Amino acid sequence: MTFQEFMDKVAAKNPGEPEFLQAVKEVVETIWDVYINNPRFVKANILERIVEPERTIIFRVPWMDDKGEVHVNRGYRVQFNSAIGPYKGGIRFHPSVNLSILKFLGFEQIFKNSLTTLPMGGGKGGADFDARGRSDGEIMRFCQSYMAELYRHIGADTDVPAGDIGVGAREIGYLYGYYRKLQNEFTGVFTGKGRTWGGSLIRPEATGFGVIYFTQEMLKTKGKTFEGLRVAISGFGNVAWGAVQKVTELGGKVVTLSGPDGYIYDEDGVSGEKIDYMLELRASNNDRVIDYAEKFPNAKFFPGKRPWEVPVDVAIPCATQNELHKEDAQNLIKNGCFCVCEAANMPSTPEAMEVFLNSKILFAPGKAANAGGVSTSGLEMTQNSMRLNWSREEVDARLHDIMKNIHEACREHGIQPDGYINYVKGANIAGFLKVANAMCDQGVI
Ligand code: NDP
Ligand code: 2IT
Repeated sequence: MTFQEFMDKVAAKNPGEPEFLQAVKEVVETIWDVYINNPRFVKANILERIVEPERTIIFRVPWMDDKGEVHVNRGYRVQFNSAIGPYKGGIRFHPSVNLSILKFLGFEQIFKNSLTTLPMGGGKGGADFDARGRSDGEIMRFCQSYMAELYRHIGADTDVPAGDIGVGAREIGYLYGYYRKLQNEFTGVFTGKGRTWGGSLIRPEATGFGVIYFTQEMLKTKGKTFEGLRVAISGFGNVAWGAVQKVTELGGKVVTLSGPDGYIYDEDGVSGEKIDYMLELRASNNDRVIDYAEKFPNAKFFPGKRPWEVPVDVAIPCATQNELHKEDAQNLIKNGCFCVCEAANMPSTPEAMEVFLNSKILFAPGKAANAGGVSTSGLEMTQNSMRLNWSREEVDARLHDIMKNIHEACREHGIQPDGYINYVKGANIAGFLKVANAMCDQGVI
């Protein structure tokens, strides 16, 4: 079978799933040579098996709003691959959620989790719920209804969800609380839990910190550090918050944040009380990035635009998939950007990624660079199993180590004859090999 024949077959089997096909194409394209030259993988038909989720659960989520009106959302959990550990991955609540988006995220999670070196399989879940303008009571009732079905499919050794877009500390509290009531047990079935009920220190910051540790390693290959660099960040959620903190701590200056309605440019840099304000903004149920410019008048708001038109040294997309297009990539490079590190999952379109790789700037894919979040989730699971808590320093040191190891794995598998590190190829090959070998070892299941 050729690569094209394989992709045609996957496309025919998964109609109407553009994000999933985009993620599959990116992975399979880069591992194709490794795959076809390995008779063991080919004989076990690993590729066709790995693109098929082990199990997909889709369910009705009915709930009542504060006025007594009944609403219905669609809930999902895609249990993609458990060859190297229990399914592990976040839950996303956003009106755009559909099966294609959750399958792309679950598929990416297989390779990301494999790269962490921890024993975690891949999964993802969510619902097409829009929390905007909803009260805390409405959000709690929605979470409880979602968990009323999900609880029977998850477990500390089966499937361990966590947060993602629209699911933060508050939602995890409501979800975990209801799970505990229904199952009548207190286990580490969720990560990102509160500090007093099983959560790990550093987990809230971990994705953003990890991305910046990874970027530090990339910069090191060019003999550079963050000191004095200008950084563009998109989004203003959990991941952006962690990344802004670490960039600032390392002497860089973050000059943008963004939301779906535009971006803010802050020449003075997002630092100090402005970072705390990001949390405050996020905690309200009506957060808009324009509020930042109203609170800090030196910052300017650019409605309907993306931050990639601002001249910066480093760009870190932290919002959502396909938020950085070909023209954005060209703009960044034209303005002197030499490093793009993906914090969101699949934020660059394939065309943008091609621009970055062809111009040979430093470019790392989300599945490697943002793996610090799920890695620290893995560390939370370890602490829960041992029934003890590590200090902030201990968790941070382990996270830092993991990110260095992932960087090394990408370098080892992605280094080109001219010395350029193709992090996309490196991450995909390193992540794939471990899972494919585990699948071969365990027979046709
Ligand atoms: P949050 O919900 O905390 O934040 C998401 C942010 O992105 C919000 O500010 C949101 O604004 C904004 N946003 C949504 N759509 C767009 C858009 N089209 N353009 C610009 N901004 C937009 O989510 P997280 O920070 O947790 O997640 C961000 C990304 O990081 C996602 O891709 C997620 O999958 C990924 N990720 C998250 C991890 C985690 O541990 N949380 C781990 C690894 C990856 P608004 O609310 O107004 O829509
Ligand atoms: O995309 C991701 O890696 C996450 N949303 C975090 C998953 C996790 O289980 O911590």
